[in-house]
Amino acid sequence: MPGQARHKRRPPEEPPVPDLILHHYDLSPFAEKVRLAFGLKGLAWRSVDIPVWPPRPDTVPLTAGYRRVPVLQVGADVYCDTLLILREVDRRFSSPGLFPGGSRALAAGLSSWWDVGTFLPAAKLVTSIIGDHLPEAFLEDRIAFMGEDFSRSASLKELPRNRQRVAAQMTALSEMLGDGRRFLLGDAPSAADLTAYHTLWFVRKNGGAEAEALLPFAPLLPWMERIAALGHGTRADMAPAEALEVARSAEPEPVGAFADDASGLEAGAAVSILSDGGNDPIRGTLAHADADEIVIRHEGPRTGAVHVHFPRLGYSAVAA
Ligand SMILES: N[C@@H](CCC(=O)N[C@@H](CS)C(=O)NCC(=O)O)C(=O)O
Repeated sequence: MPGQARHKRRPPEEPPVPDLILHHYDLSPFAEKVRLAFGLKGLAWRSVDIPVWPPRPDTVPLTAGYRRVPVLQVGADVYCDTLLILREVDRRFSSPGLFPGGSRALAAGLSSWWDVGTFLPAAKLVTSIIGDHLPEAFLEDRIAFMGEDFSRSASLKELPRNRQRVAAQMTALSEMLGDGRRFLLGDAPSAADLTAYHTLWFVRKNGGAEAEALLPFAPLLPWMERIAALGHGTRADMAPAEALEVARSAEPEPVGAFADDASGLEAGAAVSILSDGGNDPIRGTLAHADADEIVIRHEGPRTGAVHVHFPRLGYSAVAA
């Protein structure tokens, strides 16, 4: 109509999809588990490279004291532990699924068995080969944090035992793949594969031919190659300061109400998170807890308020 302002009708705007930001270092086997999940799903993600040992001044503000690697950040939400990170990635990007045939709990069980059974023995098997080349600062840090001596001489003393431990796990894995299936749960790759693969990836990458000669790799190699072929999706670097700014300019996503939590605690309580796998001093305010996760609120000048999420399996909330 003449004289009347004409309004263009715009299509309703889609909210922008927030970046998946992985805080990690290339050498980390647990991070490899997550990078491969990005590959399996063909996702684009941002990579924040963190030092292999502290100080980590640009990561600490995000994690409320959790120190393990990797962590996943989405806006002002931070997800700790690969058990929860894989679930969260699958919740946000469901296809192709990481947990085919309702295998989420099965993958969690396999993860506990595999990670606990192989991570330390596999790491020490590798350091019995390359331990002389590790920086003194790294060795000191890991003794203080894990009570473990990764020097070559100390690792060599434990080699006979660690070789048996990793070999036993690998034999079990070969048996699971023994009927010629392509992946652990059938034709499609899943979280179960990624969790059983990452420590073996670490051993081959760092221990090379010497490590391969110590362990029954041969029957597993075709399966390992299929997993490596998933790739890492599309990775683009992000500066640590930019990731902190992303958190500062976002609000944590809403959480549901909760009641009758197994912890006996209420929302708003000051809590510590105890991890079955370490003694990090993790503190915050309880924001939410359900069957799958515990969420604490943490605030700091460089991030504003963030929600830090932990899986329920392996983590407990207690009054601080
Ligand atoms: N249960 C954790 C374990 C993660 C873990 O132990 N990561 C290693 C690196 S691969 C770590 O944090 N090492 C000590 C460090 O980097 O400070 C998970 O599944 O994410």
